[in-house]
Amino acid sequence: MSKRIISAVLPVLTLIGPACDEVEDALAAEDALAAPAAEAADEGVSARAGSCATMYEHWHFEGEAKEVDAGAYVPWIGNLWNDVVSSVRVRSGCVLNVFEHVDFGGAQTSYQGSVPFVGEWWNDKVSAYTCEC
Ligand SMILES: [Ca+2]
Repeated sequence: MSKRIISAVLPVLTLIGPACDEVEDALAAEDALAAPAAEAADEGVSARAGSCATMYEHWHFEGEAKEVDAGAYVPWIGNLWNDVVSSVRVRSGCVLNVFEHVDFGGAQTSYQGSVPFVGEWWNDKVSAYTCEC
């Protein structure tokens, strides 16, 4: 049985129970492949396609949340969010670059993974950002 066929029939076989050792091996391989995705979901990052990061008003991911799309290139975060961001969650494999001033001016830093507090210096300073995966 080819891998392609196993993939096609796995959902059905999963419902009716393991039919043979070959299928069980294939299921184990699928579980191994699925592990990284499950880990990312545990970090609370939105799994929707195109998501890059989430920025939060307060530390520890509290307060208002702002979703950031992959490929975002935002020279002005807007009046509502200017100098507000205190924590960020960045999807696995993505990088969020933040800037102190409008038009990517001033200081710059980058975040990956879960950052419950951006630090004393960066707290309430972000005015522009980009995000890439
Ligand atoms: Ca600022």
